[in-house]
Amino acid sequence: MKLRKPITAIFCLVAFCAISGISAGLSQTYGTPAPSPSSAATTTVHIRNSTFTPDNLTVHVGDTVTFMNDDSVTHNVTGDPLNSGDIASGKSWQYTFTKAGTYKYICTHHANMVGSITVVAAQ
Ligand SMILES: [Cu+2]
Repeated sequence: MKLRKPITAIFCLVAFCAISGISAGLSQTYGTPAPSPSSAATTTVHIRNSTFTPDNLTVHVGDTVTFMNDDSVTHNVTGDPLNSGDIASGKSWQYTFTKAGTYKYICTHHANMVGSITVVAAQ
C-alpha cells in the first residue's frame, strides 16, 4: 500500500497543526489581561460607644456596607429599606445598595444613634 504513508503523514500534519493551533489559542487567551471588572466595594460602619462610626458615609451603587457591632450591648440598623433586626455584641449585618439615594437610619434601642449613607451612581 503506497498511499498509506502519505495519508498518515498528512493526518499527522493536520493533527499537529490543530494541537499547536489550540495551544497557541490558549496561550493567547491566558496571555491577554482580563478587563478590570467594575469594582464593588465593601465598607464597614462600626458601632462603638452607641455611635455609628462613621455616621455619614458615601458609597456607590453595588457597594456593600457591613455594620459591625463592637459594643457590648445589642444595637440595630433601622430605616427604610434598612432593617437589620437586632445585632448582638460582636455580630455584624450587611446591606448591598442597589439604588442611588440618601439612606437615613437609627438604632431603635438608642434614640441618639443616627446615621446616614449617601449612595451615588457606580463609577
Ligand atoms: Cu443601639
